[in-house]
Amino acid sequence: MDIAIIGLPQSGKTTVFDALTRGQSSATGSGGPGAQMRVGVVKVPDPRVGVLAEMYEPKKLVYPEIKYLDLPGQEDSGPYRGIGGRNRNILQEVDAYLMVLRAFNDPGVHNPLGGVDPGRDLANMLSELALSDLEVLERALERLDDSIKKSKAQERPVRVRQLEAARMVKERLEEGVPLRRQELTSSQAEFLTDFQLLTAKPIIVAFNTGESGPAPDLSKLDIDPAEAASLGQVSLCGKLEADLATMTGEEETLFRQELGVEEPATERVIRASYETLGLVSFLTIGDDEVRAWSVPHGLAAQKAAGTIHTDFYRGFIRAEVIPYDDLVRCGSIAQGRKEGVLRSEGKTYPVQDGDVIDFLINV
Ligand SMILES: Nc1nc2c(ncn2[C@@H]2O[C@H](COP(=O)(O)OP(=O)(O)OP(=O)(O)O)[C@@H](O)[C@H]2O)c(=O)[nH]1
Ligand SMILES: [Mg+2]
Repeated sequence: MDIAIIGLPQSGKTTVFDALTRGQSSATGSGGPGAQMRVGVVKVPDPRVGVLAEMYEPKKLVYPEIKYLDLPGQEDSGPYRGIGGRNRNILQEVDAYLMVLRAFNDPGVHNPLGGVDPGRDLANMLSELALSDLEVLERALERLDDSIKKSKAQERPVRVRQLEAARMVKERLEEGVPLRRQELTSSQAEFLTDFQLLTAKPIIVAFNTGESGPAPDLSKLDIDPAEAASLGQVSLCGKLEADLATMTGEEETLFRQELGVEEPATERVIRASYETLGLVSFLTIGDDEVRAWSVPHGLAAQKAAGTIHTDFYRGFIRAEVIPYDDLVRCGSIAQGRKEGVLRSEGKTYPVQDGDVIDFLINV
C-alpha cells in the first residue's frame, strides 16, 4: 500500500515522514529537477505472525508493507500547494493520503496561512484536491465532447455514458461532495478510473501537535459533519516522534514511558490507515514462511487468494479457514479440525481479520 504525505508547506510533512519511516528512506528523482521525492517502506507490525512462527518455526516471517512518499515542495505549485503539476502524477498513483495538519504553535516556523488553525488548513487542502480534479474533469469533458462528434455510430453510446458520468461527478464535486462520498454504479466508477481523480482516495488526517495541550479532533472543527465522518484521523507530535525514532530501542522505551506516549506514532498511523481504508489481515502458515496479508474487510476468498498469486485466483478450489485465536488455543490445525473450528469455505467467503487460511488450488 502506498500512502502519500500531503499538507500545506511547513506543516511538518517531512518531520512526520521521518517519524513514520524511522529515518529509513531513500530519495528518488521523480520529484523533478532539483527536488527529490523521498520514499520509505514500513512493515505493518502484527504480533500474531510472531506467535504463529513459534508454533511453525518457518524460515521467514513476512509482514505487509506500507510505502510512504514525502513529496518535494514545488516552486511552481502556485495556488495548488504541491497538488498540481508533477506531483499530481504521483498523487494519482497512491492508495491513500496522510494529510498533515499543523497544530503545533512555534513562532519560529513560518506558517503560510497565518496562525495555527487546523480546520482552515484542512478546508484549504480539501478544496485544492477538488480544484485539481475539477480542472481534469473540465478538460476531459471537452475531449469527450469532441470525440463524440468524431466517433463512429457504434462507439458513441459508450462515450456518451462516460461523458454523462463525468458530468455528474463534476456537478457533485462543485456542490462540495468529493468522489469518495459519491455513490456510483460500478460502470460509472469504471468510466471514471481513466481520470484518476484525487478526491476518490481515502484520507487520514494527521494532526501534528505540540508536546502539550489537548489533541484536536475532526468532530470539533468547523467542517461539514458528513465530510468529517469520511476522513480518518490520528494525532501525533511529529517532532517528538521523529526524535524518538532516532533512539535505540531501550532508550526509546524509557523516554516513551516517561513522556506517556507509549504507543509509537507509526503504529497509531497504521491502525488509523487500516480503519479508514477498511483493511484487515489474514494469515498463511507453512514451513517456508508465516505471513500476514492485508486485504479489504470481507473480500471474497477467491480474490484474497488472488492477492497471493494470480494462479491462486484461477485455480481456486476452496479455502480451509481457522480463526487465529482458535488455532492458538487448539495448538495445531489437526486439533482444530477435530474440534470442528477448521472450516471449508468457498469462493465467495468474506475474509475476516485474523483468518488463518490454507488455499486449496488446482494448478
Ligand atoms: N515545534 C514544532 N516544530 C515542528 C513540529 N513538526 C515540525 N516542526 C518544524 O517545522 C518545520 C517544518 O517542518 P517540515 O517537516 O520540514 O515541514 P514540511 O511540511 O515538510 O515542509 P515543506 O516540505 O517545506 O513544505 C521544521 O523546522 C520542523 O522542525 C512539531 O511538532 N513541533
Ligand atoms: Mg518537506
